[in-house]
Amino acid sequence: MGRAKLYVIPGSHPSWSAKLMLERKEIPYKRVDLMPVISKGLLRAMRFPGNTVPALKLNGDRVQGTSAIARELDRIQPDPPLFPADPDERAKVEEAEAWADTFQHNPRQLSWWGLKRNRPAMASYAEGAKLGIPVGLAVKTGGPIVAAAAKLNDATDENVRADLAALPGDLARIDQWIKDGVIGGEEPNAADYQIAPTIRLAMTLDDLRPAIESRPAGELAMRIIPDFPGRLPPVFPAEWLEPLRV
Ligand SMILES: N[C@@H](CCC(=O)N[C@@H](CS)C(=O)NCC(=O)O)C(=O)O
Repeated sequence: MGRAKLYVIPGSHPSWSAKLMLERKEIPYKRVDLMPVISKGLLRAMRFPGNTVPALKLNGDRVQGTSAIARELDRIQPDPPLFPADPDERAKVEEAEAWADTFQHNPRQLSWWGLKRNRPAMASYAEGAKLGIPVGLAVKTGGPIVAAAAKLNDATDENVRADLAALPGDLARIDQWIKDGVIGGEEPNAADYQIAPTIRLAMTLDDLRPAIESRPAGELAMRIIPDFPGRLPPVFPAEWLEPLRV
């Protein structure tokens, strides 16, 4: 069987989850960078069941989505495990992982909303990406892509305000899981790999970073992914950030 092929979008946090898990398993793979939005049609054309990244070709199979990828990697190569062997501990990790799979969407909406208003910042998220065209050109011509991505992801003012208002509670939940030892152990598990990239993406937003970096959630994310591409200068109205001020 050929080498594993992982389809990603530069700066996509779940794509990072898949990359980290493959690397943890020491499974060699080739990374293929796709442009957002255009990725959807390409993945369908490649006969993946859905239209999101991460999407993985592995031993002739197509595995899509972070949680399916985590389970498939554990199945084909049990060591090192991504889930605890103890059923009760596993259930807790799975609960955190499933919650984070949904929570993923909030920083996604926040970043598309912000990038729509600061398109040049996109280049920083595409650092090191091979998109088939120069990153500068992709950014210059990327207006319709950013607008479509913001729309597809429902990055409306209303949703973004709600995401920001919910963030302190979301971070408190993650901090609690770290305190309880569900995540943040010496050996990262599937929930660590699901949560850390999402927090890292949130930390690329200058508006959010101060509220995250000194918390256990921020420290964990930095430990798991010291270098995550991207930086979005302040973009949200001060009033929307009020819930983050403690
Ligand atoms: N919860 C899924 C969601 C994956 C997802 O929504 N990925 C986004 C990128 S972060 C995507 O492919 N969006 C399509 C696009 O931007 O065009 C997972 O963890 O795999």
